[in-house]
Amino acid sequence: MGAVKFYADLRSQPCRAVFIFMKANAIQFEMEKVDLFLGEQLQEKFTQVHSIQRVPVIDDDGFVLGESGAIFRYLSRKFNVADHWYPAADLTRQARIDEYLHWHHTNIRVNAMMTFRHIYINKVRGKPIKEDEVRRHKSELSKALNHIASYFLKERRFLCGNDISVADIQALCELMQLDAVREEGLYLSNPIVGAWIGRVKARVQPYLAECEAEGVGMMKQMYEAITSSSKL
Ligand SMILES: N[C@@H](CCC(=O)N[C@@H](CS)C(=O)NCC(=O)O)C(=O)O
Repeated sequence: MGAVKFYADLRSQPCRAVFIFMKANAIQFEMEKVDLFLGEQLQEKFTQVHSIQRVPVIDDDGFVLGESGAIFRYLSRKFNVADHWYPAADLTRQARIDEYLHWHHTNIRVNAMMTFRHIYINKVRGKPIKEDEVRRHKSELSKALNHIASYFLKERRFLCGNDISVADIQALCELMQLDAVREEGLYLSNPIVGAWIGRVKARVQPYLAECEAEGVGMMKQMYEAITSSSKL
């Protein structure tokens, strides 16, 4: 059995989540970079792999799969990872993780991603930031974070139980994209969320640090270079 082919760009939040998951579970993979800044996801070479034209995508011995949530579930079963990541036998805990993975897209992802995009892309392109849109997404994100605190976390240590699961990595990577535009206060200012983020980060080291240079770290540097040069 060969290594899993991993089509990704570590500047992408779900790509980092899958990267950390595979590293944490010693799943052998070969990364094929699909450079989003060069638009490689839309080019023929990658479209032939998967018509989804988005990353992450994996190819496991000819079985090609997109969507990070589906990838987590597939890899958990295929490589028989420790049960806390995505329990095979505990139906209710598995269902709670699925609940988070579905809810994530229209609540945490859309609002964190759009806040990031409005600020980052416009700064990079030298265009005015649509402040009303940023405000709207920040406000929706704050509601979603309150839901995380009151519903998913309650008195638990992690989103779906007392040990880490794929849901925590998915959420962490999406929220940390905000660090690149110095908006980490949006989630760290919620004390319950802030404490949980600290626990998740500690649990996924050193893999989180391994994707820093090509991920959030690189975007942060670019953003800081642009914002400091525009102040001159
Ligand atoms: N729901 C998908 C989202 C995938 C996605 O939107 N990926 C972005 C990068 S974060 C992408 O490839 N965008 C390319 C494009 O929009 O052209 C997942 O969780 O895997």
